[in-house]
Amino acid sequence: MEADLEDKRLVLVSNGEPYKHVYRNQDIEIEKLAGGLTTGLDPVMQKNKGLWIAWGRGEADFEVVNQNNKVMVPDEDGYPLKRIELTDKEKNNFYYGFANEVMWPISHTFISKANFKEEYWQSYQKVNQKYAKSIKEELKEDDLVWIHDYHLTLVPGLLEESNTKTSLFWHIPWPAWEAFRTIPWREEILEGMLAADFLAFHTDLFVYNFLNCAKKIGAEVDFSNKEIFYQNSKTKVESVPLGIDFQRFNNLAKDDDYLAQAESVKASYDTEKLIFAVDRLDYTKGIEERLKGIDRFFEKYPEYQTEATFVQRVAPSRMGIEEYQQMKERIEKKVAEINGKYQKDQWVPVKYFYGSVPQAELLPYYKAADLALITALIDGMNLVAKEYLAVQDLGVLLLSEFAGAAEYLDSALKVNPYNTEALADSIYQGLEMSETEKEKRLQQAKADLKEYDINWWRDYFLKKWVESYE
Ligand code: GDG
Repeated sequence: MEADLEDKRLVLVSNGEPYKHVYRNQDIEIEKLAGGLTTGLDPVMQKNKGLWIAWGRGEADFEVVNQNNKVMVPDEDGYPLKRIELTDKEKNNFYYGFANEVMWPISHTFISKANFKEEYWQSYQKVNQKYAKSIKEELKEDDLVWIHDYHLTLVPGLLEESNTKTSLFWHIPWPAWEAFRTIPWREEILEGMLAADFLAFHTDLFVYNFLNCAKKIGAEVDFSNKEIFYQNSKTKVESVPLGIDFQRFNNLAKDDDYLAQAESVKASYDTEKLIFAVDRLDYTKGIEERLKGIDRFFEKYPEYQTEATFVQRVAPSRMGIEEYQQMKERIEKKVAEINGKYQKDQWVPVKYFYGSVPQAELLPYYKAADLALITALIDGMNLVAKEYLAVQDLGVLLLSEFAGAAEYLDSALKVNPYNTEALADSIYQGLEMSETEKEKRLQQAKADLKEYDINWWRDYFLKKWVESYE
């Protein structure tokens, strides 16, 4: 199902950029940023020769742009990337402030972590206007403007007068009204989004929550057709779950070098079973709850002491926010506590790594792990779950019921991450699972991941968007 854009140009707008420029030994080099969004959308942009507009965060980003802040990526034959420059104040108030201390906690229903500061909101409006102005400078007739995520909710509204076709994909959960209504600027945010023709979320629950929020601010909502009528405009809403680049992961799993790297990872731990987790440092990922489960697991199933090792990798994130720094300290304290409690001879129960590594260094762990532990307290989708399954042929995924991915991965073992006892028991169950059972579960998961991959997601999104205004 190739999306038919009828030669229309795609203008993609996101907070994060697909490529950054960095200084390397007196030179400036381009680096592709890892992550589902880039993997999925970079090929379509290269083909469509559209325009990508995003915040330029690379240290040498503005050394290479022209007077319109544009640079061709990944090279002259690629497509233009237009960089938005943010001041330090905007970084603090728009990005760390409103996006990460208001939109993020509220969307994940962590109301008590929200910080509703008026200056954050002022900055959020200003930066959204900055984006809208930058988009308008570029707009041509028939352009399709595809906006991403919670940083840019006001942009569709700010583009309304230009009569452009706009859509927005929301990568994180959309909360119930009980959480969303706490935002002092809830109407403005919804009004901004409802100016788009098409909005999509990962799951039906998020779609339902969104429709309901729209109803609460007085929009007319058709729940069965998932359509919202507000201030003379219609918005179609759909769930379009993000997939991974299955082909890439599946090929990787057959690559000799990769398999050798995975084996050497496994060998370096000198343990029968390897349990693995990787997350951005974030309270939504349930890292502390997971460590409680691991603690209880080694206590309740002492036969696994010296036989299983838990490797936890944490990628730094949002260290400008104190909440995140405090969480990091608590995590490290808990790791030390578990290790102090169970360590025997050469065996260390928890190996903890903090720091960002290139994806190539991370991926061998996916293959080496007998069990992947994903305990998000709430998550839009969770791509790590899908990536793990795609390279495995004998591993078990223990997945939080509260990750969007749980809606689509029937064959994973599911757990409530707040239930420490269940977490310990499920780890045990996963490690004890028969080979036949593991293979059966993996086969089913892989068939789904292959069918609903990143290309399916992109094409289905574009198809539904085009249908929404035709
Ligand atoms: C948001 C939503 C939704 C992880 N550590 C490193 C690294 N990774 C890669 C993983 C994976 C990606 O980052 C993480 O994706 P997730 O989906 O797990 O999580 P978020 O970053 O929170 O993403 C989430 C997603 O948007 C997409 O819509 O699924 O729910 O929260 O691809 O492999 N990559 C590198 N180094 C690391 O240390 N290079």
